[in-house]
Amino acid sequence: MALKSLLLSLLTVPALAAPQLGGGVLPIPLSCPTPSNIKFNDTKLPNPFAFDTGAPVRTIADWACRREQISSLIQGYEAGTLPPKPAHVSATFTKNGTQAVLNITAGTNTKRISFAPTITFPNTTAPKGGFPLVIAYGGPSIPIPDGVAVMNYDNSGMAEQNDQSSRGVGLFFDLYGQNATASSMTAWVWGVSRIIDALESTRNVNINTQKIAVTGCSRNGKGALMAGAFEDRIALTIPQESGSGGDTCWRLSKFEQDSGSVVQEAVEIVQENVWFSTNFDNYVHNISLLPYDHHLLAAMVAPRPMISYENTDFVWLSPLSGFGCMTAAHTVWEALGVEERHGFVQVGGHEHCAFPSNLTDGLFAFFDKFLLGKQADTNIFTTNDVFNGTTWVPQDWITWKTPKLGLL
Ligand code: MCU
Repeated sequence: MALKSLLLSLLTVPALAAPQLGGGVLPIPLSCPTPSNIKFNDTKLPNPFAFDTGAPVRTIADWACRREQISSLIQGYEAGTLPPKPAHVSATFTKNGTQAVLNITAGTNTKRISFAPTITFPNTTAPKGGFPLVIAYGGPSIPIPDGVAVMNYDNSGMAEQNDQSSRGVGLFFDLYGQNATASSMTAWVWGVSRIIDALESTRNVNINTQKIAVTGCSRNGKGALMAGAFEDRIALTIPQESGSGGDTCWRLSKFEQDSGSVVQEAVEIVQENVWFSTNFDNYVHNISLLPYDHHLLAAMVAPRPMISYENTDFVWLSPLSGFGCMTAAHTVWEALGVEERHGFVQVGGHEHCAFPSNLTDGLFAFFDKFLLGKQADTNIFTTNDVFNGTTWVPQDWITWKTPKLGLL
């Protein structure tokens, strides 16, 4: 590279880029150490606004670095390593009426895998820039407004999730090897990233890659949250009834369990499936050693928009933990001056993964504002407080004061 272009590329490192909403990244400071393991021990929720060293997070640039630290810690303790974009990603796109297939091939020069998510397009003329898209893990179980394309992502084909025997099974592991540390959920994130690579680089697809949402329910809701957290080209994250390992916190679920509710705890979930790396087994009996909890996984989505849904009819989903954990995460959107971009809704009275019709207006407000370019009120943060005899006492868990990091 010529010296001049080298200097120019150094001058345009992300540190100088303006933060954007969707399709953009926060400016990461040049010096930002990101160990994947640190000395830590706290029964309360870890402070989003303290670096690994304990130093305070004061600015938006500080948050960008803190987010990188959280990403590294979550990969180190529970998610395994998320590989970067491989050398080869290509796709072909075929469309018949409203139905299309994006056939993606990804890998190295010697080893490649292929997968083919389907897209259902609206039967209308595309807006300038293409249609917004929802990537639905295993197909959608929320209503989708008119004008939004829907992709059916077979995440279980990318990485199986039947039981313990699914460890290392699926397309991702065909490429990276059975001993890759990535959990199934991490493998799914990798797949989402390759889908977006393919959408960005394939002609005539007519999807607006600045307007991509991700959703999934239950185990796939845990996965949808992971995708929103780790892939910052996702513009809107909608986990539905993700429960333990999703929008709940390990520490709060333990508290619920210790208080007499039968919820899914870390110790149980690692026995059930391969949603976490094998390294997480070493911490499930000592979760106070985790220098993060899932409020920080959710906070990785900030400042991008997210709304999560929970169902109090199923104690297993850890209702207090969901509300408490998202209340703690919310402080990060507040600190960034964009609290209306983070919603939470927790009700009962419906089957698992059935979406109550009286919640559609609120969900569509998020679609309208963040995918369809319309005005809408997205200040939605509610619970029915059905916590089975346990009580959410914020000051028992949230020890930090929420700073003002500056307005985005
Ligand atoms: C809420 O997600 C999971 C839960 O973690 C599991 O314990 C249970 O077996 O399955 C739920 C699910 O994915 O239901 C479809």
